[in-house]
Amino acid sequence: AFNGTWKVEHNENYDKFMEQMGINVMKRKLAEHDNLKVIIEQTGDKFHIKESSTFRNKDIDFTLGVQFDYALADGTEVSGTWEMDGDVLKGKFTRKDNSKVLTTTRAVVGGELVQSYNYDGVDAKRIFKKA
Ligand code: MYR
Repeated sequence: AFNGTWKVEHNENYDKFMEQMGINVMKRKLAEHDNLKVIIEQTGDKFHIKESSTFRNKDIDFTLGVQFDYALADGTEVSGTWEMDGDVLKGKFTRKDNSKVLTTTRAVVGGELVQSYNYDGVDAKRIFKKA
């Protein structure tokens, strides 16, 4: 269900979320329009993700339930896991700099990929359309 090329179409409360993450207003303005594209290839428990945006191109490999490291576009380092809960991917990542937890989910809803984020009491969503 997740396989395919997904392009961000709109954001909900993403600026507030990034602000809570400690990202300055200049970077937030750029990140709001980062043209994020994710290509997801799932094979069983293994995922290969190609992320591309105005900030960077990045390849990510992970296995469900296995901890891995990831750096956000602003350099913030996190470590955590993705797990599958029914049809929903649930991620739990801990920031290396302050030990606070960022949770995120991915679900395909009505043909769109909905990614939710929570950090320190603030929720946001990014909604992607299949390319
Ligand atoms: C992936 O599955 O795409 C790689 C792992 C993602 C880890 C956590 C994602 C959190 C991204 C938050 C970005 C918001 C920046 C303030």
